[in-house]
Amino acid sequence: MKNTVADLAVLGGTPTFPQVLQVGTPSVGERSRLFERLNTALDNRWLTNGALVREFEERIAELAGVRHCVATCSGTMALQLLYQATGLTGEIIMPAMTYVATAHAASMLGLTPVFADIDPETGCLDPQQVETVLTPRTSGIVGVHLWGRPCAADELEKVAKEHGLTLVFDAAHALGCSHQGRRIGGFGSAEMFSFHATKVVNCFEGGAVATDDDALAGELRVLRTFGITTDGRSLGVGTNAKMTEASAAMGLTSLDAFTETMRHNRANHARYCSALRGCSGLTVVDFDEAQDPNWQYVIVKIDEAVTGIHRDLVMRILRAENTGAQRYFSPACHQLEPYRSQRPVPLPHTERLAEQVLALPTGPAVSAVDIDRICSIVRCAVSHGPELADRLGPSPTRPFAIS
Ligand code: T4K
Repeated sequence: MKNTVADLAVLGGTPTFPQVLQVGTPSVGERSRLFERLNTALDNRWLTNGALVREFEERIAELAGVRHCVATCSGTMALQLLYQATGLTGEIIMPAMTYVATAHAASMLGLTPVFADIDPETGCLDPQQVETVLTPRTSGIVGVHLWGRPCAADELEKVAKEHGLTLVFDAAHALGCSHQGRRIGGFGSAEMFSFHATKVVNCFEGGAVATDDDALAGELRVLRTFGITTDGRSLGVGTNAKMTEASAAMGLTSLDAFTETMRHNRANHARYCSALRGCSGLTVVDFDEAQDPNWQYVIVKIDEAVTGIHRDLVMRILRAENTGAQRYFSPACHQLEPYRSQRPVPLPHTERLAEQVLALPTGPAVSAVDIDRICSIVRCAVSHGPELADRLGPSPTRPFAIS
């Protein structure tokens, strides 16, 4: 445990963890079950887009409460197919407080992402701000359920309806969550999930679109397979965005463990909240139980004006202790190329939040003891903020090598 600044590894102390404790440690589930499923795929001599993918799609559709799930090789490809299949053109409005994939998937199709500011309370797209950036070229809105916290989906539905716009959602973080009693997956025309290794359910890499729209689901399936239908007709330009059977095997196994993963993450979240309670200038982002949070992220906000220490310096201190804190999401999308040069736009609420957020390790591999250790580092850093800022000064964050 870190009690004084002299204990900190950044000042010569022994690192808390011998190996890096990551934010996104994957939820693998029961390994023997994974290998059984992989063996089934090998025995069947069917390696991609087969029975395991169909089973995975059925289980995700059931979880999301929708008729269709179309699985893809990544969340980014799911977004790209979704933007294409819904016929978006010109400008689409989205928050900048998201992973850059939300915007890049649009840019890859020649669409223009237009960033609108967030509600500072939730971190999600503010429907009133959407109204301020509408133009005759606007064709759609993308809501993002940031960190698994549902955005104002029903209000966005009203704005979209009033202006005749397509509404879709980036639900990369929100598998299993709900909003006002409705499952995430069923809002707008469709919603996209990510099953990247770091997500609460993972397929190694993978994604999906959930929808109740039969025609849209059909279109997505064709686009996913080169634009060619199952009976061999070519309907236009498509791509290869299919999910492999190995990915589906991982997804199903990780899905088997989903309830237990959430239970563990919920306990982790509660432990962080209690261990960091009363830490002046630091807030642990909380979730509304009524919205069925999946607890996959532990996010703290560090207010430098109160603590005297910037979030980046806290991250540097944590990383010196082999604690893999991540800035989800900083810089915000509008602060990244090419967007900052192409369409500079001030988004004060987004910029303030992006300056403060830090994701801390959670997941099945992170124990209560780990959390107590991490919190002792954070407490030590924050309570000696001005002294540490003075001694260490601003310096670039050390990136981890991928091991
Ligand atoms: N929309 C939103 C809102 C998203 O957050 C994302 C993805 C997308 C769309 C696009 O979905 P995908 O196309 O990715 O399915 C990560 C992920 O790569 C990315 O999937 C994720 N969001 C984003 C929030 O985070 P990075 O740059 O943080 O680094 P990465 O993936 O190397 O790893 C993050 C941490 O997890 C590291 O500290 C190491 C650890 N890790 C990573 C891997 C891959 C592990 O412990 N094991 C692993 O296998 O992007």
